[in-house]
Amino acid sequence: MKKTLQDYKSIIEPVWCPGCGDYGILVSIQRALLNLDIDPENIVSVSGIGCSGRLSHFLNTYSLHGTHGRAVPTALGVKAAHPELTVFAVGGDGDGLGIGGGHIAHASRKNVDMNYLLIDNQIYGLTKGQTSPTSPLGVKTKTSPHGVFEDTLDAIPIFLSYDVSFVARANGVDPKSLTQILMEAISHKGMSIVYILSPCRTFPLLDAKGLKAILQPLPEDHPTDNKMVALERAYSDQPIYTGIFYQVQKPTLEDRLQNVITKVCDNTNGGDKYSLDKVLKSFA
Ligand SMILES: Cc1ncc(C[n+]2csc(CCOP(=O)(O)OP(=O)(O)O)c2C)c(N)n1
Ligand code: SF4
Ligand SMILES: [Mg+2]
Repeated sequence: MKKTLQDYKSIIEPVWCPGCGDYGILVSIQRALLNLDIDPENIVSVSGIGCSGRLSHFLNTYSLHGTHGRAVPTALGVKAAHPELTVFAVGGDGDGLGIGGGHIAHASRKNVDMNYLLIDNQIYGLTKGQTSPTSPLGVKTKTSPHGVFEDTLDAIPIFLSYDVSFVARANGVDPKSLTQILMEAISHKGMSIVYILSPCRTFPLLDAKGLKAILQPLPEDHPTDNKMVALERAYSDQPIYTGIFYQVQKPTLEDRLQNVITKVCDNTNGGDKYSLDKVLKSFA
């Protein structure tokens, strides 16, 4: 039977504030999955803690709303155990660039074939408006009444320097282009990060109009396999580009693990080259 958007909606109604950017992102994910005709029972979404972390409840997939900053390693474990599944990690700027920031580099080194949706509203939304790693310098928040005094993390250059094999920035209030980018990310074989700018209505550092004014799609002839061009455009703040900055093919975690398994099972050296017995004896 032909699927509809309804097949990707869970029975739990979203509880975000009216006007929150996360609503549009949820629908864009559901539409991308529908367009790619992926069966809901073959999808796992793992989320961190935050308003954005609630997203996994509202998708009709297997879901785990885990711990703050740990969506990426948990999703990695799911994918390692079940490579046949489509696996998402979802979380906010605090979750992914603050407490969980260290995980991205290591998931990228393994090139685990998962999709990480990092939803940046430049604030800790759920806990009521504290400074996040992407809050702009000088803005006043609950934890910076005299203005943020720390520099802001620039996410796209960080992901490029980690050599994440698919790096994109998207406007969360432009569902059409976000859906398109998500479809590309899901289809990519390897780790994809879609960094989504999304307004928080209650602690408004970003708004839909402001995003429209500062964001511009990458030029049509942008070479997605050229990291230096990607870096140069990632650092541009006038305009701030959206689209796929970088995409390369390299062995995934599944390929790498299969490689190890093949070596372990290789009997050509008398069957003991990689035997457990030999490994244990090496520690004797
Ligand atoms: C280990 C731990 N530290 C702190 C918290 C409190 N906490 C919950 S959500 C959050 C920040 C969420 O901000 P972000 O990731 O940007 O998500 P948003 O709510 O903005 O979508 C914090 C600090 C927690 N739940 N667990
Ligand atoms: S606090 Fe902000 S991010 Fe959280 S649900 Fe409300 S509008 Fe959305
Ligand atoms: Mg946030």
